[in-house]
Amino acid sequence: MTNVLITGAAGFIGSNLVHLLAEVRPSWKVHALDLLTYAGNLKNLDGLLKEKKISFSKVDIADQSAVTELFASQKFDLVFHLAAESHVDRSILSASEFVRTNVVGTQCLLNAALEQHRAGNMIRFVHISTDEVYGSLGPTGVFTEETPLDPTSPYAASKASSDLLVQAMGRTHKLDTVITRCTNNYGPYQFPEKFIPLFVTHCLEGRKLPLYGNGTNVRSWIHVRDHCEGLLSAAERGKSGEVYNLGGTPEAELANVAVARLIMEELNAPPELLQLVADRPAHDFRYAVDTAKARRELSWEPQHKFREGLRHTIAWYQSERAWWEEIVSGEYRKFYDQNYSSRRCA
Ligand code: NAD
Ligand code: TDX
Repeated sequence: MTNVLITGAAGFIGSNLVHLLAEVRPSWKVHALDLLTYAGNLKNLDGLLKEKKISFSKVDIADQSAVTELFASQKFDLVFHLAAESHVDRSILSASEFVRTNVVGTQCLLNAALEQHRAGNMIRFVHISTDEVYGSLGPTGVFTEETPLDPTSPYAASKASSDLLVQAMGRTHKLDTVITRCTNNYGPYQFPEKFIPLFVTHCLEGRKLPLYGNGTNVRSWIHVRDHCEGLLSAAERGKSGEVYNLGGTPEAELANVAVARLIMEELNAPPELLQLVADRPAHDFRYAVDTAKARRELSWEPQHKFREGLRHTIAWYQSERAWWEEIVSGEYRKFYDQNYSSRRCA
């Protein structure tokens, strides 16, 4: 049996990974860890917790003694590390929490894993990172795993820092580490502050759709299920010390305005809902990754075509209205007003 720790398990990608493992690796013992910040929601794990198919602990990854205690009591052989502050706009408003969780928190987990490794207990540490660590592309080209790190936002800088700490622990102490760097995810359980769920929920409420700048920035979209399958492949087939880029199907590379129009078309939203607003400072123009290494070494391929994946995602937000209505009525309003009021969008 594999004893697995998933950090950030109550967040968007973490909860999707927990559901995937319950389905395809039912013999694995899964422990979900999360601090349940504004982005963490135990409802994302509802059925699995009630049926006691997984265990859960509320732990701050930046609390070294709590993390060490957990590792001492459980002896994990595999860690998927997803816990993070994850929203670029929040990192622009205030960066400290990003350093605390993404940098210090990652080091605390690495320290605990190293203690176990030194005691002779095998442990693999899969660190979930992002293509944003590479910086921004122009209209052509792709990031490979050899592209130098050149982060723009405080979020991306904190992720790049954590990648380097993971790499250092592998090189210095022979800790078994794998790093994955993925493009923009979409799918069920994504917090409504992110672009696709924000635009979908605003369409459903008849609210304005705040498109940053002129809407020509380009993102490569991957369905969260494809990302999670890539993470499982990286854990099972990835080579120690390696980095793997993960990304979606080729037609899923789109300008933001094109994605906005697809969402509006699916939901019959009137064109006047779309509103150009002040740009994000230092807004990365384009992200795209070369996934040849992951395809070759992990035998992994993204399966979801964007249009169909988007349709399913929209249907999920339509049927799970109570899930997101509860979120957008709470603490989120404060962030929303802070981020959007000066951009002139109600
Ligand atoms: P998310 O914000 O939905 O979830 C993050 C989770 O981490 C939340 O449940 C939150 O409660 C938890 N958390 C935050 N601080 C914590 C702390 N100090 N201790 C313990 N738990 C804490 O984020 P997501 O979109 O699911 O992203 C997960 C990971 O994947 C992140 O590391 C992110 O950088 C990476 N990633 C995300 C994307 C994307 O498009 N969303 C793309 C590539 C990589
Ligand atoms: O209101 C908005 N209007 C808008 O035009 C928001 C929230 C976003 N955008 C634009 C900015 C980006 O070009 O849409 C694009 C996507 O924005 P986000 O959803 O904020 O994602 P991004 O900044 O690209 O980062 C995401 O992908 C990489 C995740 O949030 C990160 O966690 C991940 O690492």
